Amino acid sequence: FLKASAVATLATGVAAVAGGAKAQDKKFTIALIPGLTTDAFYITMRKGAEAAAKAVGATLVFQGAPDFNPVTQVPVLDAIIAKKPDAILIAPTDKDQLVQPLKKAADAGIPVITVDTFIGSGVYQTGSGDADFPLSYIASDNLLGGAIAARALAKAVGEKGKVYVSNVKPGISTTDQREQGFKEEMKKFPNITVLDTQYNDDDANKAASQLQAVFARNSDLDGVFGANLFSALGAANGVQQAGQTGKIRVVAFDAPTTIVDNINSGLVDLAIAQHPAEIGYFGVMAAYAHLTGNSIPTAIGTGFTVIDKSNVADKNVAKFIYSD
Ligand code: T6T
Repeated sequence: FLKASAVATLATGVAAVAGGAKAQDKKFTIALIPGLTTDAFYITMRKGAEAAAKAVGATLVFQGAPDFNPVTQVPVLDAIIAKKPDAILIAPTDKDQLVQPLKKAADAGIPVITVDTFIGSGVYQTGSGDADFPLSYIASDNLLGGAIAARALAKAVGEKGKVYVSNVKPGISTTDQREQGFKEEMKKFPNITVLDTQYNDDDANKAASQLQAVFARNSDLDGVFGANLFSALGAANGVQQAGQTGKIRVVAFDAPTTIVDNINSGLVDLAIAQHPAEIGYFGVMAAYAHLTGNSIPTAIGTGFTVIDKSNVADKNVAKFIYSD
């Protein structure tokens, strides 16, 4: 008799939980549109997003273009909007050019959250301007990242000499801010001249030839800051091809697997690893929170891990190397 009543109580409890869960457990589809698909940074972001989607029982759709370009990203966005996902997470490839295309998503009632990069000023939900409609911006502090790079490069070159920034192209919030933060911080080092920025269009080969061209014009070049993965990789290759390893110092933004060898060989002094998996994870969590009726912060900042020869072998540091 006792046993039977215990089972009955348990059964009622299970029914109550199941009933409660049914009411709010819609299976959400969340789309993640990266800056480009073939980039270890976004591949790592996807992993974090997948982990969060699994935790909340949502479906993650990862779809992007093969290059970092609004011309190829906008058609992907349009295709995603047509599928009517419950939310869109996107790394907009241009601050201005993605405003109107994303407005279409918001007008269709699809919540938009930007990850890594932003549109407009990146300050959202202010009730002013035409680009404040995304709900949240989840990213690294790129101004700070640029300042960290400047301090590191200044130290590497002995606080004097000539350096330049290898960058992607103007209009990208992240890399613009890194360059801005770098140049602001470099003002503290009056004996360092910052030469003209070289724009490589996210092409590592171009960044490598540019390094050699800058060196050909400036035989006293001391250092370069590669403002993203392909800029840094290319600039480092250029230094190596010019036979200047250890002489032209390299500070890299981003941490693909090749960075380990480059740090160990002395080609790269230091890499500033972002935490893309966190960006993806919190992106999905923020979308899920919003979709289930919770308020979310308009900005979430993720951190950096600075990797150099002294800590590259430490597993607590190495875990921030990006996935291929
Ligand atoms: O540096 C990242 C990302 O933060 C930036 O917006 C674009 O370039 C990367 O994806 C690295 O290639």
